[in-house]
Amino acid sequence: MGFFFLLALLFWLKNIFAYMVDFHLGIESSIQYFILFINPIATTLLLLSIALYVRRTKAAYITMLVIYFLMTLLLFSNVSYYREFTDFITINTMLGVGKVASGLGESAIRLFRPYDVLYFIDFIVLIAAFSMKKIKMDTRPVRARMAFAISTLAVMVFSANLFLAEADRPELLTRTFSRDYLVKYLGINAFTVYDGVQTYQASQVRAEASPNDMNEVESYVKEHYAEPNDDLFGIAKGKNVIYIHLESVQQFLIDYKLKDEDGVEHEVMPFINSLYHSDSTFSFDNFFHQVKAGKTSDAETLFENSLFGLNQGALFTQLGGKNTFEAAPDILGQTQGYTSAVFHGNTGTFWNRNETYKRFGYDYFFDASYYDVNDENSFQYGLHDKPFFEQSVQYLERLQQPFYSKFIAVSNHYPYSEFTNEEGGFPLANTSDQTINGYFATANYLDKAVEEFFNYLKESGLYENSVIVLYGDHYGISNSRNRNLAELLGKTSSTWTNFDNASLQRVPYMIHIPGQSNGGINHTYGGQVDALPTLLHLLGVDTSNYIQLGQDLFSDQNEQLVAFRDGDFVTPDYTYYSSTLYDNRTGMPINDPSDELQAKVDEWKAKVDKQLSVSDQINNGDLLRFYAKSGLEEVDPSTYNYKDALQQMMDIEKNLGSDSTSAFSQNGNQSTVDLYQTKTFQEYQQMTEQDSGE
Ligand code: GP9
Ligand code: MN
Repeated sequence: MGFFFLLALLFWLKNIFAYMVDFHLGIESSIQYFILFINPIATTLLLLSIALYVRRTKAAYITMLVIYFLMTLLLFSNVSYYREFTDFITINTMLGVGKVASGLGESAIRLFRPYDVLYFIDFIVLIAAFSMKKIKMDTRPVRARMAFAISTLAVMVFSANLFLAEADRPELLTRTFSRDYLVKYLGINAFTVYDGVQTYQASQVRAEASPNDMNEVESYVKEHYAEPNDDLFGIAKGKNVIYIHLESVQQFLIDYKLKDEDGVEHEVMPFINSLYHSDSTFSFDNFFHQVKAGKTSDAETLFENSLFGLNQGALFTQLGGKNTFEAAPDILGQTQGYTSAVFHGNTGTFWNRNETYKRFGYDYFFDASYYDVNDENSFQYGLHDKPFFEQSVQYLERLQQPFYSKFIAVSNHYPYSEFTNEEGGFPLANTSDQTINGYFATANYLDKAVEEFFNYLKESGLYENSVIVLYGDHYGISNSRNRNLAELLGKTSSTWTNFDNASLQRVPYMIHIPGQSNGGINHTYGGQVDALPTLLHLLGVDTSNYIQLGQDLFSDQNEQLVAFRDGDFVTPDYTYYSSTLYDNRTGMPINDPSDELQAKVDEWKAKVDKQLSVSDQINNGDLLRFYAKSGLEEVDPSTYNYKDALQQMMDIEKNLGSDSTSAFSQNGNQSTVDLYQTKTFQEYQQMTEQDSGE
């Protein structure tokens, strides 16, 4: 029993340590502190007490240690996950983790802190103590009555805990406000069990969904639909679409200049800034990402389906290989004769893309296997951006036009390791956070890569005939790091608030249409879910029969209510973030809103919850399998083959003969690959130095 209580005490200490140091649970009162301090007790006693029922001495000790180890592992995994995602690990995340594990190793190591030893040092001490006989096994068996008494005590403590929690936060379990709440009130173990039960129930949801469920969805979509803007509808009809995914780029990088140690300013993304300010670009400066744990893949879900990702885990990994979609490549393929392709220099299984893209209707997926990737030109998430774009054009030039294509850049990805080769040289920021310091240099590299790609598009003639859409997928600097970023943004870390965190969720969204001159910076508030109807209307596609949850950003009917995936939201005047309402003009919290304002807020909140729940209904119930009114034929994934794409494209070229519209064919059956120019950072540096010397 002594050993039992020792382990219980140690685990309680670790848990409290994690609460104080790593998690930010927003404790607001002394009662909440009290609940926080007691919430590990019940489950720790209960789980460890299992070992007390084991009769044989050695087996009992081992069982207890194993349980103790597993609890520590769960706690520690949550600690490191939280550092990146500011969230806790769900069962779905655990189940999906195999799919994303390849390449996560180095990131995980970057997430370690020296004090993490504290979570594991006791194992070394305990094992040493046992082997040096400092702790001896007590061979007297624990009486069954005693074991039962402990388990019962645990259940009673849990009831008391739950009672206090419900008193402080009514409906905690029925409404599950957020995972933070569950951990704050009930602890990690209880949260994990609760989540497991919910996950199981979710799998039942799909099985039980019926065509009738579609009616409610349909009426919401009809009501929420925003009509296209007449002046812009169809201005890009028939053009190629080239999406450029700007990994982890936040809006604050636009026009940002980083000061080096001599006070000299360095523009981080000069080329992308020039696009941002171009008359041919429809740019947005109040456009927000809406992703959650599925990050890049959630952004892809939003942009291509006008549906949200899931509230837990990633839609791509959980449902991407199962559900029916009405995604952009499919719509454009079936209704406008587009060919579609994704380009990405990472392994195709990451985020389960290889399966999901088929269900999105993508004709081709050029993953890492299509590129020359080696240790020098890549990192854990795949091929670096300059060789990525350069090597992509040998495939791009073979696509029949019009095409819908997506280029997923990746170098500007956490951990933003600075380049140590000829790409190195852009100044690092000088904060105490390594991750922030490298962010500007990798963003600058991305900018150059995009510029080189644009140059090629112009040289090859593809440019004139294309709409080029650039977007940031999600934050690059997580909320837990933002205080360290404050100074670089002209703010102070001590006065940093959740309003500032919310504001930083803006990401770039630019639609560049060569030949147009009525672009400009549009201040409409919108989110990634709005992108698909916006784009389709520019391409002259009627979206009124599709199940899309966003609203065209150019429409007069656009509501400018932007939902975050966790139910928070932003409007042009107010921000609701982490249960607090802020005035956008002052950035200050509004603690006593007028009745009128409160009524507005309640209405917005209800609309946001509705939009999110309709999205979840569609996804979890796989409801699009019941929807025929779009007129689209259901995608059959088995007809897609992502191998030997070059051969497939060449066969098509051959069959079409003089009707082939690929850039290769239009160039007189000559490759355009030689038109691609790429240089390293150092080579560019030398060029500018020579210029200024002359
Ligand atoms: C990996 C890349 C990164 O292929 O898209 O995804 P993220 O970690 O940003 O979700
Ligand atoms: Mn990403």
